[in-house]
Amino acid sequence: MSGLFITLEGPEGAGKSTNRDYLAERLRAAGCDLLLTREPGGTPLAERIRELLLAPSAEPMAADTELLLVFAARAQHLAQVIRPALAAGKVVLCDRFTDATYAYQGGGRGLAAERIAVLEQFVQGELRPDLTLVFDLPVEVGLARAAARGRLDRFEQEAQDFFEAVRQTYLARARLAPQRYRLLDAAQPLAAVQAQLDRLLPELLERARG
Ligand code: Z5A
Repeated sequence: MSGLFITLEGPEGAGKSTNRDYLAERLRAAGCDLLLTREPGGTPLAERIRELLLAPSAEPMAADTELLLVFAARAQHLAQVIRPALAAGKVVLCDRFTDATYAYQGGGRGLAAERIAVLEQFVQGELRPDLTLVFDLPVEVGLARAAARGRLDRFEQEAQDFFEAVRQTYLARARLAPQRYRLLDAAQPLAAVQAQLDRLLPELLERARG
């Protein structure tokens, strides 16, 4: 058994967490043996790295430090959670993965995609998501949703052009590999976004059943 690795991506406030729970419920109801997880994080140690990454700090974090921390958390998550679950034949539904590194550290921070690719290969070997759902929406809509939630984390304090670069990186990656990416219009009301997920469900179930 080889499992199925699905990742959820998108800029701030796109509704990934909300829709992740909805999708998980639908997949479980259809009989999938599902593991729900997130990045950065997913294990106690990786969650501690997440705290370092998200907490606003007086000392500016160098972009390379941020990149290495993201991949350190990922190495732990892969070893402890993702690889064992896939080996056991589970469907792994992960809120963000390496596409977020290309979008935030690549697009947002301006680090070269080639350097990210080196770390991707080092940490993941050949492992890539089987399917990536990109929740796309205009930056200002997502930021307004995130702001309405209250205190902003270290990433959410960035300027609008940072998030525009994040969004455009996701869109460019989705265009380059349409067989792996499914684009959702996340600016629509929640019920309409969930209807888009419902339309994807047969494909997900077919792939989960191999
Ligand atoms: N990061 C990175 O830099 N590099 C990496 O490699 C990885 C991550 C893996 C994780 O923070 C941060 O780590 C992330 C990138 C960076 N940047 N930040 N910040 P996080 O997990 O806390 O943040 P997030 O992934 O961006 O999630 P989010 O901001 O919580 O957004 P979301 O999960 O997409 O949205 P949500 O919480 O489901 O919804 C946001 C609000 O909008 C909420 O009040 C909902 O009720 C509402 N909502 C959701 N959908 C709708 C619709 N359709 N209409 C109206 N309102 C809606």
